[in-house]
Amino acid sequence: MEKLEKKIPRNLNECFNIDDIEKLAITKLSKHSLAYYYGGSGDEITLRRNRNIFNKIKLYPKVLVNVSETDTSIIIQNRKLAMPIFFAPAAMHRLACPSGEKDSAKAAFEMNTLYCLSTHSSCTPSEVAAANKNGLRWYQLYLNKNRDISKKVILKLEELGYSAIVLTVDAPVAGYRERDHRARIGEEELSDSASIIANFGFFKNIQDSSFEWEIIDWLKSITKLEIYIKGIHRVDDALIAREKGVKGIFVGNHGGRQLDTVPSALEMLIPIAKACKDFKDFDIFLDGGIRRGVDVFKALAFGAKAVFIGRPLLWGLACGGEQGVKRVFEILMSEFITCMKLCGVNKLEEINESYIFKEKLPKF
Ligand code: FNR
Ligand code: LAC
Repeated sequence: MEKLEKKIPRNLNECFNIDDIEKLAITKLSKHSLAYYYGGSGDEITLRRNRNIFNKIKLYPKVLVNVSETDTSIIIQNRKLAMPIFFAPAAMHRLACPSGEKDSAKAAFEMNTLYCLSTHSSCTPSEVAAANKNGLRWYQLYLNKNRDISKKVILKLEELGYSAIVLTVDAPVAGYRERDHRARIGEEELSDSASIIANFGFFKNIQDSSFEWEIIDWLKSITKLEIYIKGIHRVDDALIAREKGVKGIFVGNHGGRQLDTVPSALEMLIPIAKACKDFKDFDIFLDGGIRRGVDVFKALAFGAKAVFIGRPLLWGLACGGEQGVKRVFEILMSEFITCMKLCGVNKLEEINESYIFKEKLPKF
C-alpha cells in the first residue's frame, strides 16, 4: 500500500501536522543538535508518556450547538492573546537556524502569542526584545551561584519589557541524557556540539543548586515582575507555590529531559488542577507532549489555563526559521479551532471535563 504511506515532506508546504514538521526537521538538523533537541533522559519513558497519554483520552462532543463563531483568545497580564498556545523556553535556538531566538520571537509577535526566553538562549535578551517588539515576553531563569549576576539580569529584563520571571525548578542538575553522549562518540568537538557541552557545563559549574523555597522571597525583594514556577510535579509543591504568592505554575517534567519515569505532564495536571480549582488568580499551565489541537483541548479540559510547546517550535525553526515557527502555530491553532467546533464549544471558558469520556466498557 505504498500510496497510503506517509512520505517525508520535502518542504513546509508538504507539512500538514506537527509530525510532518518533525520529520522534515530531522533531515535539516546536525546529529548533535538533533540529539539535544529530541532527547529525553534515561530510557525516555517519560518523554514517550507525555505524548502517549493524550492519545488515551477520549473526547466527548456535544452536538447541535451554534459554533459559527469560535473565540480562542485569552487574557494574560491584561493582554489579549490569540490563542492558549505559548512558546516554552528552550535553549539555543541557533542550533536550528542562524537567527535563532530572533526568528522565534518575531514569529511569536506576529502570531500574537506569549514568548518565553530561556536563560540558555543563543541570542541576547535585548536582541530578542527588539525582534519581539511589543509582544508579551517572559524570561525563564536558571539562577546563577553568584546572585548578583542574576539580579543584574533581572533588572535588565525589566528595562527590556519582559513582564515575568519563570523560575525553573526541576533542573538543579541536568538530567541523564544519553543521546548527547552517543552523538559525540569518536568525534572531534564541532561548533554546535561545543555549545551544547557549554550548556551542560553551566548546569554543573555556574547554576545554583542549593536554593529552596526562600528563593521566591529573594526574587520578590529584587523585582516587581510576576513570578511563575516551572516544573511542578506534585500537589503539595503546587500548594506551597501558591502560599508563596507566585502568580502561577507550569505543571510538567521539562519535556521528559530531567527525571525519567515521572508521570506525564497531563497525569500530573489532573490532581493539581483539582486541588487548586478554587484559587482565583493562580494560573496553571501545562507543558509536555502537545502535538495536536486536540491535545490542547484536553489539557484545558483538565484545568490548564493554557499550554506551552517546546520541541514543535524548534522543529519549525529548523524547517524554515520564522516561517517554520509560524506554520507550527497555524497548524496547532487550526486543529484546535476545529476541535472546539466539533466538540460544540465556542469559548475557552466553556472547555471542561464534561467533554472527556470517562465510562469504562462493561464486562461482557
Ligand atoms: C527545553 N526545556 C527547557 N526548559 C527550561 O525551563 N529552560 C530551558 O532552557 C529549556 N531548554 C530546553 C531545550 C530543549 C531542546 C528542549 C526540548 C526543552 C523544556 C521546555 O521548556 C518544555 O518544558 C518542554 O520542551 C515541553 O515538552 P515538549 O513540548 O517538548 O514535549
Ligand atoms: C535543557 C535545559 C537547558 O533542557 O533546560 O537542555
